[in-house]
Amino acid sequence: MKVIFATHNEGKMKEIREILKDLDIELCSLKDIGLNIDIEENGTSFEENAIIKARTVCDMTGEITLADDSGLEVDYLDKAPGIYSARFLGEDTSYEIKNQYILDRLKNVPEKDRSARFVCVIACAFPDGETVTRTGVIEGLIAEKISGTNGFGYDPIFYVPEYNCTTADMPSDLKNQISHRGKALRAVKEVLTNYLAV
Ligand code: ITT
Repeated sequence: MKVIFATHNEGKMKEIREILKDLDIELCSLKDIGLNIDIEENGTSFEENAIIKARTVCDMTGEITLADDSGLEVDYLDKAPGIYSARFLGEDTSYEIKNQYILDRLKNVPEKDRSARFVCVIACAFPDGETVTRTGVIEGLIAEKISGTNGFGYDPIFYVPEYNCTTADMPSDLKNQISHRGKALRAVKEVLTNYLAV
């Protein structure tokens, strides 16, 4: 069974392939199917945006389509950048600059006020019009300084106290085991497994 993952983000796609590797499906990215569309994410929540992306591509291709909408919520910044994580400070701004900006905004802020989380909603759109979503969250803190070179995006500033490191310091299998994306995708795996069984 062919399943499309509607993302242009290579960092996400790498994690998604690893997490879904034991599922008996042919997983294709938008690049794999040669579909270079820019979908307007005009929803007001992670869930709405994930549904918009999955539904648009499913309706265009007639194939089961998954999409991931995710982001970083920093409590001290009133949950910014949140659903605007990719567009934060402008679409073309590098993550060196975005991450340094957040560190600067939280300079001298005590640990108790540095709480943050990554949120991921995966939408699964079926050709019959049904769409289901699953959510995953990982809680952490905004680090004092940039650390680590694995992962992507905000990983170098997302510190996980239980492991005493950022998600960019972790090997990918550990990040996938505990991450927002790992949790949401494992729940979607169950949905797809049940679908394949009938
Ligand atoms: P697609 O819409 O094509 O999937 P995107 O990057 O635009 O790609 P989002 O709108 O969902 O996707 O934005 C998510 C952003 O949140 C992403 O670009 C990162 O900056 C950040 N993010 C999400 N998950 C992350 C993770 O595991 N590690 C670091 N940053 C993450």
